[in-house]
Amino acid sequence: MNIIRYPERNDRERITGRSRTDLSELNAAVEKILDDVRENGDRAVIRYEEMFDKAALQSLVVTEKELEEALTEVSEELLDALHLAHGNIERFHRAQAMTVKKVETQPGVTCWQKSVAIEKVGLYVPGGTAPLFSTVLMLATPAVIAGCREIVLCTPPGKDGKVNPAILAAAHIAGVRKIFKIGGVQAIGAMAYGTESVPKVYKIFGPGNQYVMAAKQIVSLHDVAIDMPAGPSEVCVIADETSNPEFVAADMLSQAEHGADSQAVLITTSERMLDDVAACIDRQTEALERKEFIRKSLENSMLILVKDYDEAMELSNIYAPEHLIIATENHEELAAKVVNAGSVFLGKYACESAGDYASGTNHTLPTHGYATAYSGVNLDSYNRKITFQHITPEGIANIGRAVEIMAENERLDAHKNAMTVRIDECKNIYGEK
Ligand code: HSO
Ligand code: ZN
Repeated sequence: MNIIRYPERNDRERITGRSRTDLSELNAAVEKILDDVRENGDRAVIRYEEMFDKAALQSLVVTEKELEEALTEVSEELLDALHLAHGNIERFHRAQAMTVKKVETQPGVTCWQKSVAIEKVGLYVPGGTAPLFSTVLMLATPAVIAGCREIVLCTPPGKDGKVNPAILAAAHIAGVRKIFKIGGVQAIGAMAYGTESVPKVYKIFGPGNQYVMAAKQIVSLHDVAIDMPAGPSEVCVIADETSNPEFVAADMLSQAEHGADSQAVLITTSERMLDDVAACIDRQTEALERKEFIRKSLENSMLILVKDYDEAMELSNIYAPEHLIIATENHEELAAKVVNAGSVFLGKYACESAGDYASGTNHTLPTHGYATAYSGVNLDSYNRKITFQHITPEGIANIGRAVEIMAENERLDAHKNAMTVRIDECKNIYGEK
């Protein structure tokens, strides 16, 4: 792990910068698969399932029977945990609903916004080394609350052609009924273009490997919206001498186990904390199953010693982490200084795992510094804000002339005329203004 003591001011961007990889070759391979799916639909998807997931499928659809079977294969205790998590995610996301507020910007001119659900959304849930069924709850729960009419979920099958039962149980609890056994680039293509069995959607959500991410970027150029660009997962922990090094190390390792390219960063004002956390990380790693990933991701990770809290917050804001844990006693004060982060965890008990699974916040968050400009998935991710306006003759009297003058100055006389004909009619009602 890299240890950096008192970084220079002008070195901050370099330290916190993410690596860039040349994706041109990968993009070309991804585009080929996407083109094939667009042209050949289910036939191509089934072929790629055989090639990449080693699954020989007759049908891509998860049947009602398979769904019921899966529910019996999941332990009671996991079902209970899923229900608890779903309840909290539902409560938190339901509270994000906007109420319609009509604004009379001038007498007779009324404007308002209404949230209208995206009609068709596609959710992608990867399989891979550890199928993250919690992502099903995070993506599907707000989609259901928003009222999306069609919610499609794609997730890769195993070699036996079956989908992980916990993924199906989570989908069932969240209320998703259209589930397809499709993974990778072919899943993104199927949802972007539609096939004989998979409906075309308007927006695709969810994480994935580099290929899935590239596919999302490519289809978003012409065909469909996506939730956000994404890169490897990351956490930044801010700690001082009041923090618990065991907790801090555990949090960093929980991030590191996601994959070899994950990043965990500690920013601390305490030299002792730096040493203690390093020792705890070494010791705790030994007991963890995913040591191999962890060792690799710790190579990209950092322990940074800074002179004070202000510097800690400045550095964190430059880094713009996906997850930010402020594990200091004065966390409230520091929280007020956060301007760039995906999701913030305050105090020594708020671990990232709580938000990953069950506290209620969403775990689909902007990585790779995109927290400077993107929000994590939330209820609004599944809505459009459509604006409405209504104008009375009094409103025409109030804004009509301004519109005419602006149109005239933009040299758009058809625009001006659309107002002029109304002003002329309204003159009889309101006189000139
Ligand atoms: N930390 C991951 C989400 C996750 N963790 C799912 C465990 N399961 C990305 O925010
Ligand atoms: Zn996680």
